[in-house]
Amino acid sequence: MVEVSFDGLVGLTHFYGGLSYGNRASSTSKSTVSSPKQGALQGLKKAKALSDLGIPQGILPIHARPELSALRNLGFTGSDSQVIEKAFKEDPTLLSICFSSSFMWTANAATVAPSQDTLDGKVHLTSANLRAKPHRSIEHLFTYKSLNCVFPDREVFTVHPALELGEAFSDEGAANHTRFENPKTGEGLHFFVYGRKALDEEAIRPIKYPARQTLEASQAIARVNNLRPDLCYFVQQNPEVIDAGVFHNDVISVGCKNVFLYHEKSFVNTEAVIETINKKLGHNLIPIKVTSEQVSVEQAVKTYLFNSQLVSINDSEMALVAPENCKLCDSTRDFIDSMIKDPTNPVSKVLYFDLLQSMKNGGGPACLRLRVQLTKDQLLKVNQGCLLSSSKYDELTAWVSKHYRDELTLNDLRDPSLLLESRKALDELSNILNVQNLYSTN
Ligand code: SUG
Repeated sequence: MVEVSFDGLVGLTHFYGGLSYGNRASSTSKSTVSSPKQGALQGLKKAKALSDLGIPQGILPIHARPELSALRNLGFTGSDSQVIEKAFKEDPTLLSICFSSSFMWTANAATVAPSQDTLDGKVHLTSANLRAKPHRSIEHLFTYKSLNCVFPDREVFTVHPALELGEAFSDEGAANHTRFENPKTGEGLHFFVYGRKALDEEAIRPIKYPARQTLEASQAIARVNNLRPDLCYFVQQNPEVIDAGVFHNDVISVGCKNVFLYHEKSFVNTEAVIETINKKLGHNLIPIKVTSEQVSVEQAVKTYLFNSQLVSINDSEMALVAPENCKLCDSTRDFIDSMIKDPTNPVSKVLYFDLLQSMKNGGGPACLRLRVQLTKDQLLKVNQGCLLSSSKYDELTAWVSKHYRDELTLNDLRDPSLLLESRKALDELSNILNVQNLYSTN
């Protein structure tokens, strides 16, 4: 099996709306000026660098924005530009919800189950409902459509719609899911991390910030994805770290195969969790623990150390793909330097990336990608237009340079020409990615 990273493209309307309470970067950046063009180029540069390292790389199509149907659903009427103007006048937050480019964090798009771990031997992908935040809850219908276009072969891939039944089934996708692998048997271990038990009012949960993922949702995803029940393990995130700004598990831990980089405060009873993972992996886990003394939870949230990608670069070595902030902070830089020198783990290299545009909204390297484990044959069944090659990279960067704005503020969202620019750009993108039917409304 190979692991393909499907990155999200930063959208034409990327801006700082302060829409994600509990995600500190989002709140701090509210109303600052964004650069959609820089954001998209930064993301593509990372994807290209990983592809140059030999890691197969895909691109998931951007969503059409603004999501005018959502504004119409909220009672705004008239022509498209009238709807935009009326929403802006009545409540600019409603307008920013419908313009949000948060779909770019594809770790939240879906949860993936590779064929070797499923009961029917198919690859399953379930779109995440993202119902914890209004601006993200509008993503899943398009995500479902998009995943069907990117993974079109129904003999091989089954794409599921998002979970229904309300807030008890609030799901944030792969940001709270890790597939470990036993190196001896190749067997997977699906590690689901939830923030709260929705149907048990007595159970512990954070006090200050919302816990977005529920246990009930994680369990349902495992069932829908047809995962072998013996390969699943459900664990509660430490409510204290959610209250410190860790709104997804991928802000406090990252795993790859049998390696697990985690903060000692990540889970309720972290030590017991690590022991259980080790046991389930046939005692082959390579744990890399970060103590509070080495890096505090606050520094972890600020630098996004754990939102790095951990990737295999050959049979015996891994690389950490980290945000540049980690290089600028003494504690995280020292930690990384000592980790890559330590021969007891396979992480031998670090690559730093400037992803500031995305980071300012709480999205680091790992948020920007959805991991899909595929056999070589299954990879051939993916829509080849969505795979990144050197020439595709050139086409996409030229497309960004042509269509994206250098700067965007909340006030610019009311400009009717932004809508027209976005439509024109999507028309061209659908040819570049070979997803011609994706943006039609019928
Ligand atoms: O859902 N930020 C996203 C960041 C998602 C990060 N993803 C992972 N950790 N996998 C969120 O909070 C901010 C939008 C704004 O404020 O404009 C936002 O949606």
